[in-house]
Amino acid sequence: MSAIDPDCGVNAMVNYTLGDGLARPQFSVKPDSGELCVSAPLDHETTSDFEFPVIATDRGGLSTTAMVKIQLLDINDNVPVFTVRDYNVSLKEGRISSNEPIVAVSATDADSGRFGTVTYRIVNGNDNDVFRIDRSTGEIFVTKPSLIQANGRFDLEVSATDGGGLAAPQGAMVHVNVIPAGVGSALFDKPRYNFRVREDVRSGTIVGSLKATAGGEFLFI
Ligand SMILES: [Ca+2]
Ligand SMILES: [Ca+2]
Ligand SMILES: [Ca+2]
Repeated sequence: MSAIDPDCGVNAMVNYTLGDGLARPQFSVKPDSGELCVSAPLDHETTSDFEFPVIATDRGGLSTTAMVKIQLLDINDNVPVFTVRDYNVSLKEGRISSNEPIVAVSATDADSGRFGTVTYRIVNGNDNDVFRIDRSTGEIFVTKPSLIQANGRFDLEVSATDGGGLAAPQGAMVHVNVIPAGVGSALFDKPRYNFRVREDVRSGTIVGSLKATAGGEFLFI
């Protein structure tokens, strides 16, 4: 940055200072050259844009102000992390659909764009391809209901990888138990419920209801 002073001699010496507007001192300006420098660690995930004035003052006390805007470019410095690492699923023999997901795993990644986009894979425990996972939603489906036996148990390990190739250091485990038909055990009618609620509702407002069945009876929770 350079403020051109048409005067010659001592009055032409210019001094640069930062104006107000920078909440934290991540940047500094060299008083004599006007070079802007990084003076503290930057983090796109905390603040991605900075805007602040720089003031150039000459020896005669005259000053001008320029606004500086700095945009931080995102790099892939966060790995995906599973919000829950262990999932327990009960399947009832004879009531397994291949269209409805039995569970949805979820990992988050603080980066933006493809660096924060998570892809899921079953990396262990899926012998005979009994299950499949939706790579982008994390929903797990039974592809071969006929291969699910009563009293069976499956332990699936799921990995999460972002669009830059960074993997979650620890995968998620999905424990699937198969219950014989006729044995009572509470089963939710959906693996995931999505509700929307206005931020200004009063406490006590019903957001939605969940439903689980046990031995043919309906339980409302
Ligand atoms: Ca960061
Ligand atoms: Ca980042
Ligand atoms: Ca990432």
